Amino acid sequence: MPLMKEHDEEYMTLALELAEKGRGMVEPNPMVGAVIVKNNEIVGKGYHKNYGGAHAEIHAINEGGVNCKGATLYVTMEPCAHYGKTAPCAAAIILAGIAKVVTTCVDPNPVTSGKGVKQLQAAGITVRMGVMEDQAKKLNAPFFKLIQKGMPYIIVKWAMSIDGKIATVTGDSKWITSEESRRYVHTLRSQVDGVMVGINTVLKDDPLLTCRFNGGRNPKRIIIDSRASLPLTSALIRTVQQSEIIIAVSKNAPQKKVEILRQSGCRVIETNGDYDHVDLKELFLKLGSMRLTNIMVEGGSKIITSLLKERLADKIIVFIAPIIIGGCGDTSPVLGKGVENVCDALKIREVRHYRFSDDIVVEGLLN
Ligand code: AOF
Ligand code: ZN
Repeated sequence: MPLMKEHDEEYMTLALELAEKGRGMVEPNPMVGAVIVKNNEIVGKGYHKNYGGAHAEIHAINEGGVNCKGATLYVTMEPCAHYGKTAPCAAAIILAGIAKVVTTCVDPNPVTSGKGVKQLQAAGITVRMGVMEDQAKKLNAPFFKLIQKGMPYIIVKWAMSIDGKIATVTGDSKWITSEESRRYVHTLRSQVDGVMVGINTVLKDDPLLTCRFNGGRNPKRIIIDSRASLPLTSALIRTVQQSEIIIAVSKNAPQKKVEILRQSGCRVIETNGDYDHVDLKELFLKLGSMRLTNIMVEGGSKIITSLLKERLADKIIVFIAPIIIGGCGDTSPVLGKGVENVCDALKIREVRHYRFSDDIVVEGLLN
């Protein structure tokens, strides 16, 4: 019995759920999931588990074995046709005797883009494209951005009181949100390639910026420090062996300090900003060429404000705790002049909210 089109969405949904399991492990590769179906029964499943490891289709084909003959493969991105860290999936699909491939969109990676579909069709395999394309592109938005714009996907995160403060007037911020919220932040850290903060936050909080709750992967730690003034006694420098520290400085930063930071084991990236300024766009292009797929920016307000103003942020995650801090000082997450009319405010798209304990999280897309 031929498979009906609504089943295509059902199996693709499952393939997308499988793909999601690779989050935080596969980058800078995309998250990809695959399901093989024969006579309306799933005979194989797989997902890309870790960078450099087998692709989703190969896991599914191995599970499907001889049942792959004449079956339909659902895969969340065009199967690859190139020799990279692994052999091409399109060839393995042809060899396994798959009769039909249902997928979402072509792989944007120029080394293989469009070639997988062509090879499958040339081998007589029926290919259906465009199934749940939007969902697939959203899932891998950071991968698409890195390939198409050469820059990592930027997530801005802050935690504030219900009256919109990220600290008290004395600078204290430990802790505004609940333990459950903070645990989730560590989960997020384990899923991104880099965590970024400004030097003022480092001087104030002396953070580690590692992932501590869930035994997850440590992100690279990126510090915006135009004058190369990160203290050698900071918790960051003391833990330089735990995960790479990248310091972004202005080209006018004192060379002696830059050299000392390099000798301490940090990677220093110089940008063309003046003495007090790091050129964030240039920095992101450089981080993109180092294949960082996504970066979570955790403050403070100076860097958050620049990112929003320069339209460099892609996603925002805001934790709102039911406490009132009060006072007036530079304790808001976003500073600057602000807009004059509400109708000119920056608008967040595709808003979602959820809770941790009594905190509410609001997240959405910016660009
Ligand atoms: C697929 N299935 O599960 C994934 C694909 O270095 P490699 O061999 O791992 O190739 C990485 C590229 O392959 C990656 O940039 C993307 O274009 C594609 N990813 N393709 O058929 C998969 N993860
Ligand atoms: Zn592949």
